[in-house]
Amino acid sequence: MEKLIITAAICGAEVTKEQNPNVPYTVDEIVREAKSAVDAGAAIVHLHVREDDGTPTQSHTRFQECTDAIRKACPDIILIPSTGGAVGMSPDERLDSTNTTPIPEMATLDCGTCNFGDDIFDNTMPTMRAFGKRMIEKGIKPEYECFEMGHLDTILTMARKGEVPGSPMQFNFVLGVPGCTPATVDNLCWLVNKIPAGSTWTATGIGRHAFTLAAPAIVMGGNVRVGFEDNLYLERGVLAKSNGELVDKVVRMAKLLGRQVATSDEAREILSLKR
Ligand code: KMH
Ligand code: ZN
Repeated sequence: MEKLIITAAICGAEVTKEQNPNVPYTVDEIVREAKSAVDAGAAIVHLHVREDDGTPTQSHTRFQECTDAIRKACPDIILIPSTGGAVGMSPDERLDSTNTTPIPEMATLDCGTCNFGDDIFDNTMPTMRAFGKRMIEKGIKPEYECFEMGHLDTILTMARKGEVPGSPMQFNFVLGVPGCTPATVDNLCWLVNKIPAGSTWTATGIGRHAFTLAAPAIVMGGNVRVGFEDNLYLERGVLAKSNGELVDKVVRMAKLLGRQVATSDEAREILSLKR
């Protein structure tokens, strides 16, 4: 089995300091959280950024500031900027996060419209085609974010038509968002069984499902994402002090289950990234 790639989703667009005071907003706070995750064993940081007051933004200048500062502290890290942004942002606004120098190695590509709590996360076919075209042109490897079972079929069809980058594909099954596919082992197996040979995949369990979905992913040979974007608690009733604490829990689980953890460069090989 390949080594386990751990991604830390350190910030997100929806969680706030009111929910957990350790959620990062400023550049310094974002670097602090990235470094805590990397020091604990994360190979990848999935990045959203904020204005200093916590407002989510996809501005490439803010992404540039944050990615430069993160790279100074963690030179080897793989950064996956979000193109999902926050609910309600326009497609052009969302895509601005990829206008940094250098062009990101990877970026998220969300695979369909879905409920998102009380909101709707809008990903129409034209939006996804535009994002796919940009990633093909710029050589950005997408991480295909599937929140619903049907999202997988949608993106596989688009890949077959050449509308988004194809093989080898990296999927992130984000399960347990209120209104979307529940975070069950059954659902995870259904999705994993349908991906093309040679693909890689990550499981992200939302909220209380963070670690109950991490466990089967570790055993099944997948990869794991944790972080404040997805879950604010280390265990029931105990807020995590840092993203590093959440990553460290996955590292300990992997050790118990006999799976080694990948460095960023090992993750690049597993994901077929060129540096
Ligand atoms: N903030 C969510 C609405 C992504 O990063 O691509 C969408 C999201 C997905 O976080
Ligand atoms: Zn995200």
